[in-house]
Amino acid sequence: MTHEQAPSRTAVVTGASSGIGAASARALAAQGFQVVCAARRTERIEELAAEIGGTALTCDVNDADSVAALAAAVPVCHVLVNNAGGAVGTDRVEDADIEGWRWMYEVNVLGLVRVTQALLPALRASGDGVIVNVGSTAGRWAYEGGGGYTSAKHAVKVVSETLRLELNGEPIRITEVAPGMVRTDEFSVKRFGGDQAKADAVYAGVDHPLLAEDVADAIAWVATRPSHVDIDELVIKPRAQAAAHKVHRT
Ligand code: 8X3
Repeated sequence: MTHEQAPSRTAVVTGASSGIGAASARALAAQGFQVVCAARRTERIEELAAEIGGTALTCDVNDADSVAALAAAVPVCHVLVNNAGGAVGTDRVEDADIEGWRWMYEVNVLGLVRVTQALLPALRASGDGVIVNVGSTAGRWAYEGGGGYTSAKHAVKVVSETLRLELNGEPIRITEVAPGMVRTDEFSVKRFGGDQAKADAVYAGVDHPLLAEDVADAIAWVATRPSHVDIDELVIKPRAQAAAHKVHRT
């Protein structure tokens, strides 16, 4: 008796060069997806693609031509993980560095919208598309010095809700996965302008911050539910974190 091979399904992950993006690419490949690893740093995604049997596609989510090239390379897309994003600075609103805020809005929100627009035809063509937007608990609560990032991540939540309303009746599901404290190599270091000591202090004494793999596991779970099951949002935090200001430290 021969077994028919299930046709391979395609997943696109933005920001796949590190952290949650790279871990999600690995987790989706482990679930049998053909993964397109998209990010600006070509060398990193080429290495990752080789490791997981996927494809590397250099892409800057803030560059229209670059995103158009991504869409052209992926005519059918079953899963889109809008993961590219990040935080810079911890300035108060009063002293807000407008350029830093602009960067955060562009990468976390406008980049996500640009990629989504470009890949919607491919998601429709799949007949069963899933968009996973990587939001944050910063899209649920405010904290001092976080205004630029929390505003952008609140926007990710609302864009996700809006898309779900607008695409109702189409075979496309939208999930916002919103992690709390995740220890990755780059997130906090970038936020603090390369200051490793300040970045380390964020996680000091916290028993097991989440790892990128924990969030990737949730993303792969979302992406593999049966077609009729829509997971609207999934907030995921380490046990030690109850709220922005309520983090158990030893
Ligand atoms: C990161 C979570 O707490 O640094 O998305 O805003 S936090």
